[in-house]
Order: sequence, then structure tokens, then C-alpha cells
Amino acid sequence: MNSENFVLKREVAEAVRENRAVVALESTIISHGMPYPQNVETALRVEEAIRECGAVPATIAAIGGVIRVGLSPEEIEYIGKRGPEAVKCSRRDLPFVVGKKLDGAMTVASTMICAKRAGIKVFATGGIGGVHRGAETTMDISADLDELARTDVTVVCAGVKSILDIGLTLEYLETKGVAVLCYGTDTMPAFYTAKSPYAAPFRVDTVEEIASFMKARDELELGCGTVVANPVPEEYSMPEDVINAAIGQALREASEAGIKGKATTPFLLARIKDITGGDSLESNIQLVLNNARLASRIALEYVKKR
Ligand code: PSU
Ligand code: MN
Repeated sequence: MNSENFVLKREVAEAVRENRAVVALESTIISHGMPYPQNVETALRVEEAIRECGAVPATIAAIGGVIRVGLSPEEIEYIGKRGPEAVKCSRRDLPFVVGKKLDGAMTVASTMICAKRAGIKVFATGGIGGVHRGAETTMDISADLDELARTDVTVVCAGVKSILDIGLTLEYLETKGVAVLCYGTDTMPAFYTAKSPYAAPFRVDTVEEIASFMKARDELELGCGTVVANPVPEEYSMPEDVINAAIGQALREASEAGIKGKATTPFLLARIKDITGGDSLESNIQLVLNNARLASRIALEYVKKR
């Protein structure tokens, strides 16, 4: 699976070959999702949390057009410093980044593609992309959702941010045949808040149930991915009125400034962080760590079943 443009770190390649637990991690969250230096600190803490659980982390990014599955701390620092100058790289952008030998930060969609190619089945992040509010006229639907429909990787996230239309995102995933397993909760988590007004498509309470679901999905050869939605821990969740006010303001500003396309999500995330004075950043960091730990436990359980 290694090639000139696609290189697995030795530790990751060995773990995959020996059927040990590996957790993939995206890099757009580092370059576009958080400011430097908190982005690098968080990325390193997330890798550490995965190791403490007994799994191997594999942060994925393109550096000079070479896709690297598993980064060194120096490479994580490099991508973190490049920040938004690295190309936000989704499925569409992958050949552009590789062909032009650019630095690319992987979204959920492209991380799934690379994880699958590397033989990694579990991936942890903060939030997935989704159907944007107003998508009925803009058609702005994240490529993450179609990737989930076609690539069999399990994505552990804290649900869907209400910068998006949570209800339409759930409808779209249902249409595409993607299950959303809500961990220990009856409602769909909304990233900064543990609950939302939307019912959980499925509730699961143990990692064993999740690994069994994945195994059944494989055996049925459905070829699709799965979302595990893990609520933000209570102590780090944001007050609903505070976060909703910030989201409302960010959405108005995006519309006034004419922000469109792939710039939309990074713009909204950065504005929410500024409007909430950094409280949302702490919540974001903690929920990513929480997802990394759950993803590790799922990966450990899943390899036992293979
Ligand atoms: N949502 C977040 N944080 C993020 C992203 C989404 O809460 O960092 C990033 C992820 O990399 C996700 C991407 O895959 O944004 C989705 O972008 P778009 O909506 O342009 O597909
Ligand atoms: Mn979009």
C-alpha cells in the first residue's frame, strides 16, 4: 500500500500488519480548526491519550504532496504552524495537493480515504461536516457525508454542530445508508452540548456493541462507514444559550461577508471561538480527547473480533 505519494509511518504499518488497534486522526482540525499553538498541543495530547489506552495513533496529512499516515511530532508542529496556509483537503482536493506537491490538511472525508487505504478502521475527530443551514438553496453539503456512504471506516465524533442543520444531516445520512450510533444517550449530541432536540438514530451503551455492529457491517459487505456520536462530557459542555447566540452571530456574519464553499466551516468555527472568548476552544479540546479515548477502546475491541 506504500507508494511514492502515500507513506505509512513504520509504527503504524507494523501495527496494522499485526492486527493491533490503530486510530486515525485528521489534520484540518489542526490547521483550520484551532489556533496555533493550542492546535499542536492538542494534537500531541490526543496522540498521547490514544497511546495511554493501548492503541497506536496515526495523524494523517500531506507534506510536500506526500500523504503521510502517521506523523512525527515535528511534522505535527509543521502542519500546525502552516495553519490555514495548508490546503484544506477533502476528496476533491487530494489529487490537486499530491500532483502539485502541496501541504494538505485532511478533512474527515479524505482522512477516511487514507485510513481505509492504510487498513485502519477507526478514526477519531471533533465534529463531522454535514448539511449546512440553507442547503436547500446553496446545496452546501459536506463531502464527509458521501464519504461515509462509500468508505467503511468508523468515525468517532461529538455529533454535529448546530452551525449545521442537524435534522437534515441525519436525514441525509439515513438516505445514504449510514448509521449514527449515539453512545450512552437517546438524543443526537450537538458537539458543544451533550443533547439536542433530535432523537438518536441508534443508542449504544458499550464498545462491544459498536464493534459487533462494525463486524456485521463488514460481513454484510455494505461498504459504508459508521458515525459514533459521543456526547461532550458534562463538565466541558457549553451553556446552550451562550453557544446558540454565538452560532447565530457567526452565521449572520458569514452571510454578510459573503463567505461561501470550503471557507464556510473554518470561518464559522473561528468566529465562534472569538465570540465565546475561547471557552468553546477548551470544550473543543476536551471533547476531542474524549473521542480519542472512546475510539481507542473501539479499535481494541474490534481487532479482537477479526
Ligand atoms: N467541524 C468541526 N471542526 C472541524 C471541521 C468540522 O467542528 O475542524 C472540519 C473537519 O475537517 C471536517 C471539515 O471534515 O471541517 C468539513 O468541512 P466542509 O464542511 O467544508 O466539508
Ligand atoms: Mn461545503
